[in-house]
Amino acid sequence: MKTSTLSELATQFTVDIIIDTIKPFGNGYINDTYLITTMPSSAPNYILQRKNHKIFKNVAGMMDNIRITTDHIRKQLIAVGTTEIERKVMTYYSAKNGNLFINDDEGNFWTLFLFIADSKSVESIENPAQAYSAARAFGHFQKQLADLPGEKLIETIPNFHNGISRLNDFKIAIKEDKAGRVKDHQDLIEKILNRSEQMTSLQRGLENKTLPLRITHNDTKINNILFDKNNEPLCVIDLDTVMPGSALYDFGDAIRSIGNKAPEDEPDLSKIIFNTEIYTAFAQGYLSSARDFLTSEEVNNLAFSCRYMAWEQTMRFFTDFINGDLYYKTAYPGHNLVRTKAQMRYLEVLEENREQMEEIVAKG
Ligand code: ADP
Ligand code: GN1
Ligand code: MG
Repeated sequence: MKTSTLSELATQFTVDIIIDTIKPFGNGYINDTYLITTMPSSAPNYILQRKNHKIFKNVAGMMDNIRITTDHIRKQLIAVGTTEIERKVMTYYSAKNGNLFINDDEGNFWTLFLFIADSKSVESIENPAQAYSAARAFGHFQKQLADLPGEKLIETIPNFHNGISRLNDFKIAIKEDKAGRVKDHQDLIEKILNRSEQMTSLQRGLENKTLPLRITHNDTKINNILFDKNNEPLCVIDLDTVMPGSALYDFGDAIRSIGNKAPEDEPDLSKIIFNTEIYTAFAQGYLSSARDFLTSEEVNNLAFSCRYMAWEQTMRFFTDFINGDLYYKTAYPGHNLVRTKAQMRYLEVLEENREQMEEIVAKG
């Protein structure tokens, strides 16, 4: 995208900036993110982001969610006298019409928010202390939103972590076989289907209310948290999927992202190894901030939630591969299949470590 077009978009928000550079930024799979540096060099920097409106079909509703949640957190931070609030909660800017987004001529949706200064995000966890801090931050984030009534928020992606609905989408994709990719993968299909009864228990638990519905982040990949230079967590970011959900989604998805010693798209399956130290630190950090609000049913299912999220993600990558790579950004042909196989292997590794994972949570 041309820099002049991007600059023109940035000027439509109610913040005065003198743009120096605009460059693609970050490694997200969904949105298009650009870092805007400004002049003078002491002025704040910004992020201009094109929201993926094919995935988020109600961007206006999503931005209302973001406004409600960030306002709520900001008020709490002010109430307890927090310093440097703008580094601890996301600051989005309004467009001149008051919305937190603008549309370009092609109907794309753009947002502008503050780049959090002196922060870093990591693509893979660096050490157990960082896992402990990240877990505390994700637990704290859930706690900050605990007194926000769930009915104020829409589901930005309906049934996002609903295993029954994801399974249904997967079966439809196999049946339709739109891209002619189903053949040769029967083994993988069976591995997913064989686990469906056990894995859909999380959704049944939410439906019969043995598990509570809360407001959760729903995308707790490690690169969705910013740290300061001392590895202290600053701010939870990527709020597009903040909506009603289960606390188990956030715990399970974080371990999906950091409990694996290999990257999410590791082609060599022998490198997919469970990182016990990181899991232990994350579980301890999470329980230290969430134990006082989690129910015993939730605590008893924390280890299971890691297997659930790996199963769901295997199915999501595989569904996208079968559908012809329509959802996730891919870097090469077959990327989603590589991700699927790696995620399936990770699920098996988690199953091999089941007892140990349960004991670690029980010890707290
Ligand atoms: P996606 O939904 O595509 O994952 P994100 O909102 O997570 O997009 O942004 C992509 C990356 O940009 C993040 O992983 C992080 O590295 C960086 N980033 C996002 N928001 C900020 C922010 N407010 N300050 C600094 N860096 C940010
Ligand atoms: C996407 O947006 P990003 O890259 O943080 C996806 C997550 C997946 C993840 C897999 C809105 O996260 O649900 O778990 O990729 N986000 C959405 O890496 O689908
Ligand atoms: Mg992200």
